[in-house]
Amino acid sequence: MSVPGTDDFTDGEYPDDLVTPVPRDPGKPPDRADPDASEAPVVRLLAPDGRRLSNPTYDPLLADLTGADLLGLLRDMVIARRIDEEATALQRRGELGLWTSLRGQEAAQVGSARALRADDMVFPSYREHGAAWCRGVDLVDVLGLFRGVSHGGWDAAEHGFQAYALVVGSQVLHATGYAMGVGREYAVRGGAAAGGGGEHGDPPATVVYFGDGASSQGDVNEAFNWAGVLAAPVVFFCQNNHWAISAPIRRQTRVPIYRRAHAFGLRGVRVDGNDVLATLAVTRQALQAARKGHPTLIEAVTYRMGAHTTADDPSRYRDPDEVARWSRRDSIQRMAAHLRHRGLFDDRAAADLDAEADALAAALRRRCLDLPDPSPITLFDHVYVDDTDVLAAARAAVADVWSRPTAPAPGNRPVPPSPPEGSVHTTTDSGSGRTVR
Ligand SMILES: Cc1ncc(C[n+]2csc(CCOP(=O)(O)OP(=O)(O)O)c2C)c(N)n1
Ligand SMILES: [Mg+2]
Repeated sequence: MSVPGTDDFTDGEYPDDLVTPVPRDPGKPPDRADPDASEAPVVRLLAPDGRRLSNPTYDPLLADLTGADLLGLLRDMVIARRIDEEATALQRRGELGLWTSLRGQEAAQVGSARALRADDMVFPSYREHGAAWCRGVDLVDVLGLFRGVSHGGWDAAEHGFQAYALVVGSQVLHATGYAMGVGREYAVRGGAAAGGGGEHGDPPATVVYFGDGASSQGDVNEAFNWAGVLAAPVVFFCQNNHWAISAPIRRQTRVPIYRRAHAFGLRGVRVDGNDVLATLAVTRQALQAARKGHPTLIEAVTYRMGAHTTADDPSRYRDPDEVARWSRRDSIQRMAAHLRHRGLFDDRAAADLDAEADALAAALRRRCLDLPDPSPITLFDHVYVDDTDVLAAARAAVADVWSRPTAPAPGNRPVPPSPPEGSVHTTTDSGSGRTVR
């Protein structure tokens, strides 16, 4: 279906040589809503062929990085991708109920997550496996969620990494509320007294990940406003991967997402999300600003190379040429090429890294298959800090069913109690929806 007046809108893609504002593509008609939309500068420090592009604003933010640090960024991305492939394969074999692939978004996640301090807090969406890896979350716990054997999975406080959020955009409000609390604590008790890190006892920052589709949610825009008005120490990290399931970015917004920041009094930055150095530098700067009470909206321009989830078939709605174009901007090849230019990486190191990632994936697969099915009674754990009467009654009812000799093995559906003898059994006809006897 065509939406009148939006078909000529620039879709937020960037040309390959973009470091400074570029002229509008003369082949495209002007965008009526926003004449500058196609001229938005994108922060980029690595060209797609791996050349380092200098940038006086952002270069100083990376001055401390050693060769080992740079190799570490590549390692994180390679491992994130390999684990993602393994999880996709596990889903195809029926071992996971679903998988949300991060393929294409490794640089956005690794660069931003590696900018964080240990005491910072992350609120992820459902695709942030690379960020989870960087925060030290055991990825078998992530697989457990998608296998349906766990509702949570990890200790959010230990890793500074909250539970995955499936309700699109909900985590952006949660993160902002959390950051408001942290900010207030520091205002009331003062930096070091409140346990702040860094030289000046700066507050921990909160980073929240969300997508281009989520940016249309009311919750997200309310969160922007709260953060702006209350100067919350938060960084909004939007991975604009160009698609919200089958809805393209041009159906989501008439202006580049980062520009919305200005309406809420936030800083707004657009970064090449397939450039791990740029996402690291931009996030480091945004974290510094957040700790001083200046929240930032970062739009990381990237691309979802795979399906939305394993339940999706993108060939039904997306042009294969677009996917091919984005594969030429691959973040891992780009960083590997950069490190080769600098003599920090070669074929042998590449083979070793692949072998390490394969071994990690194999261990993860074994551990995933060994995950025990939980007792159904654990469904009632951690609902509230203290039990309620209703919860206790529900737990007792389920415990009763499962304690019967005919109870199925854990993991199978409970058998409903049989109706009393002689009663009329009613059921619903699945075809007509009518009640039948
Ligand atoms: C409140 C809400 N509405 C709708 C959905 C269904 N849904 C799941 S993912 C998704 C698309 C989200 O796209 P985006 O925010 O761009 O994130 P991406 O999946 O691209 O990472 C939608 C509409 C949902 N989970 N929650
Ligand atoms: Mg998206």
